[in-house]
Amino acid sequence: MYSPEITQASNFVKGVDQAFLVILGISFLFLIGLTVVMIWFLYRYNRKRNPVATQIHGSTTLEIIWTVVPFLLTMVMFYYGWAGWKPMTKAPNDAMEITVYGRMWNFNYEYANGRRTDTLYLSKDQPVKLNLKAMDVLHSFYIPAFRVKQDMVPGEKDNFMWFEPQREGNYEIFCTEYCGLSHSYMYSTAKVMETAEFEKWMTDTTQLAAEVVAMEAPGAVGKKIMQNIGCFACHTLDGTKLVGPSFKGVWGHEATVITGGQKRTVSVDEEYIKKSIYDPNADVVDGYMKGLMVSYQGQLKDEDITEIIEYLKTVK
Ligand code: HEC
Ligand SMILES: [Cu+2]
Repeated sequence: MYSPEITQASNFVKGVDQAFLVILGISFLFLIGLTVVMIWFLYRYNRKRNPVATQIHGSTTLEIIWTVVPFLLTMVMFYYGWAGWKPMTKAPNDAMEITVYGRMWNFNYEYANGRRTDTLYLSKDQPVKLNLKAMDVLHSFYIPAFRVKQDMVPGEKDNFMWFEPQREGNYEIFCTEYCGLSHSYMYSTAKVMETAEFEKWMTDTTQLAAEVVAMEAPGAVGKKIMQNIGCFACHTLDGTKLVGPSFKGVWGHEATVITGGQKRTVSVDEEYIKKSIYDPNADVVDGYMKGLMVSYQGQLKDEDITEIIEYLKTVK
């Protein structure tokens, strides 16, 4: 059952739900109205009761009624749709900005202080503006509980959405634009926290340091980076081919690649891996498709690549 008090997770819930309910209500009126008229006609004008068909030629009154009434109804629907949508088009100036990267097949988030996550952490009652960046193909960013959804278009400037989360909790985020093989795995979570808790999370570097200490195993940092940014959507560790080659035993092995149409063999070293990440289509591994892996230039720094390489060395 519809209960606004438990679903009021953002400032847009009311407007969107209102438009939805108005349109649903009008649809139900028509469903019931048409069904009643149909049944009445079956009864009133069946062959026994009305053996000779009645012909009607023109009725100005009827014409006016069925022009004016639907016009008014569509204007009512338009009004509620417009009223619910208009406030979404302009973010308040004090909104916190977060960049959302969408690529095949995950979302990750970058905060103003450079912090990167695979969960969208938000502060309750703090308006937030999400700058949407599609790195490869069309995706669509959808948070049902907040009633917001926006296509992510590669290359589009000023591709954004905003909202104000109003309830603590964890909410699902989906990609709602079919974007290839693992589209159905392209989901994430929005975690809304009390302001104080969020501030603590945002500024807490000790937590990060603790994570790093916990990750003393060689390559653990690199693995974490790769999980956050979503390399494992396409690459496995156990030898299984996914969209891209498995990382199992990748370090030091001889890879057959196509470079500018020429087949050649290269050995997988630091330079090759770095190039694979920054310029994936320069050397395309034989048997795989060009253009699926998109450059991480600008998203991963040289230090990140070093950590990734440290990790890949350990994947035997
Ligand atoms: C959308 C799928 C996809 C994602 C995500 C992806 N890759 Fe790839 N990757 C591929 C494909 C396909 C190839 C093979 C074709 C090529 O070389 O471009 C490849 C090749 C590679 C190679 C060369 C492997 C070899 O055996 O020679 C490396 C190294 C690599 N990727 C690293 C990464 C890293 C690190 C990430 C995350 C930062 C990543 N990839 C994310 C699809 C992906
Ligand atoms: Cu997608």
